[in-house]
Amino acid sequence: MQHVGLELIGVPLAAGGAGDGAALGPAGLRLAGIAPALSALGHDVRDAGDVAPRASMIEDGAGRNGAEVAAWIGGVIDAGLNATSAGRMPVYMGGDHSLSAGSVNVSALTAEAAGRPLIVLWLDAHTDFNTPDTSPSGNIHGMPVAALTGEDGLGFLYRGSPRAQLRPDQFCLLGIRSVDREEARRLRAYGIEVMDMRRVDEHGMARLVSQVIARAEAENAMIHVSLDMDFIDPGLAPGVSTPVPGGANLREAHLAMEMLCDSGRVAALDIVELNLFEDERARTARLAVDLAASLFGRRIVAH
Ligand code: B3U
Ligand code: MN
Ligand code: MN
Repeated sequence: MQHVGLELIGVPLAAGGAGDGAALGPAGLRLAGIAPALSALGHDVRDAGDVAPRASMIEDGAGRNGAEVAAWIGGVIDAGLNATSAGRMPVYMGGDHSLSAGSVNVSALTAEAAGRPLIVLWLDAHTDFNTPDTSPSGNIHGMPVAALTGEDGLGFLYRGSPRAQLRPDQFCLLGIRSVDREEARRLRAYGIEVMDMRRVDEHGMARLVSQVIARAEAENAMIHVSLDMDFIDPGLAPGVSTPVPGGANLREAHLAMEMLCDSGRVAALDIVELNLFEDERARTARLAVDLAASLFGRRIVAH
């Protein structure tokens, strides 16, 4: 792949999820060697350190810890725009998945400024399309897709920030195997594309990822890759807060990354929901680094 300037952005945010373990995600990725792994592929890697939450003036947030999550998302947007305006590609190291309400917004703003459409490939066990009204848990990490597609009840997350318009048809949710009842109804109503694990079983990962890339090619779109580590089967990636059996296996996950790399269309990467409290001998942290390496050009053999 072409060598690019990569900017590592740590987001030690756990307020959007259930426990505290996701706050250690950036430290885990750094200790597992994400910077040297990506530098070894020839990229110019800069670690921007950890995001600081913006001093928040929001008092009327919704969901659990709404005001705190909004302050973090403000910080994510500032750090992301800082990277992309300098021509660098952000790699967001979470933290829980609520951070993607900010990171994907940055990619959409950046694509918009370049006159390019954006496609968001959401690799996850969950669809993250709850709202404060439908959520069974109140956790905002189950709501970022709703926030990004303009759900009214989540607009407070963007107060004080520029905001891009994202349509539901710009999203593709892949690896899905846990959807709440109200979420399923809303997904159908909005026409969001859900490639669930049954479709992976029936058609294979290669065909599904090819479809996403073919669409990006037809539209000359960039692709934001949002990798929730619970996309992968918990037998391989136990270090997550909300494991769901029946996820992507090792080769499926790497193949998706390798194909996306070859497309030359990746705009940014989120690595989220790594929870070191739940991990076993750093397996999940190391796997996350290996998947990032596949996305940025590592190959089994050079060809
Ligand atoms: N759908 C549930 C569970 C969940 C969503 N995302 C994660 N868990 N990580 C919820 O709380 O919205
Ligand atoms: Mn998620
Ligand atoms: Mn998930």
